[in-house]
Amino acid sequence: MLILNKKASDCSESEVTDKSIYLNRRQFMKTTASLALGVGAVGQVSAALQEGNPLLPPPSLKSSFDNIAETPFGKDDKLSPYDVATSYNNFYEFGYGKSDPKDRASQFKTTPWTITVEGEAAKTGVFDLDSIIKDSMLEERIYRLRCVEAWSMVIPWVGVSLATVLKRFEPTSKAKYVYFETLYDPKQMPGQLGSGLDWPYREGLRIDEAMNSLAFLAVGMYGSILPNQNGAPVRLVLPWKYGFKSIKSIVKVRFVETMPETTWNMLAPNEYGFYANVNPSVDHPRWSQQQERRLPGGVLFPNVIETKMFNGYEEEVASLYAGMDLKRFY
Ligand SMILES: Nc1nc2c(c(=O)[nH]1)N[C@H]1C(S)=C(S)[C@@H](COP(=O)(O)O)O[C@H]1N2
Ligand SMILES: [Mo]
Repeated sequence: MLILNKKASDCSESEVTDKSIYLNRRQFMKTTASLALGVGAVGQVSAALQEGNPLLPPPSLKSSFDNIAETPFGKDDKLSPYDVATSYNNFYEFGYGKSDPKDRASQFKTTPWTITVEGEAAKTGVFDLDSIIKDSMLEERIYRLRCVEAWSMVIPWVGVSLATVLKRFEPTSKAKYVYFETLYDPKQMPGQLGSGLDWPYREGLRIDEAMNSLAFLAVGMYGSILPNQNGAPVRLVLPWKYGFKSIKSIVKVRFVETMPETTWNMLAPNEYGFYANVNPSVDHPRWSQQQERRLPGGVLFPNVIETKMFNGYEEEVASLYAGMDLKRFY
């Protein structure tokens, strides 16, 4: 995404076609085939896991993760294998290569973790992530993730609706937008020593987008906590928007009156809009957005599918943008 002269067709598929992942894919298909039709999400998750999610929640959060509520989302989509979802990542704080986050984030310290809430809200201050989790019923949401680079995955996230959490801070009527920030800690995040992006990574939403029922605050995936490379310990998941809006490792939430600056929009405003809604009829200036490669895929299985408006979540979110020219507000 950063390399401004790269075409989508140049996107390297080598990370997902290496032999081990290809073999895992076959294993995944075998496991899936051996399951009876109509298995619920739990069966799907264990199939995608192959050998089990190696991560365990800390004892203090065990009961939260033992009682994850199922939801109807994504029951028709085939999950991306855990191996793929945790080894093909964008997390520039740990490097620009797809395998850098997995290779370099293993020592990243995610406990204790606090979130600072500021701005236009009655309740501001520093909040402990564990208590935010313990105050909520965790849910599983199987969502499609569509990266602006034209690949996609299907991931079973664990977390809480963003609206539920934001409402607890009692935003005021002046809170028209909400701004999020990733941790800035170059000692732990070597990518931040480079000047590619203006750190810390920043994102934002209009308040009504943030309150939409699809907007999700994830603290886990595949039934357990988030791997560091996927944005541990807490990240956004906004399935109708390009992946870069789903900011990882959040330490700050600020309710604001005007549209906040966001990382990719600041870097290349003609390529990355504030809204960044998935839209097959608005091409990126350097590549088409009409199709996507659903991972895993490679030379033998390119697995190219049509991209859907709002990534297929039109019913839930189209009303947020009624009357807006989405070619102008991309
Ligand atoms: N802080 C931060 N958040 C980030 C990114 C990043 O580089 N830094 N990359 C984004 C992009 S481009 C995508 S596609 C998704 C990828 O999420 P995943 O690695 O869990 O699939 O994270 C998003 N969140
Ligand atoms: Mo992305």
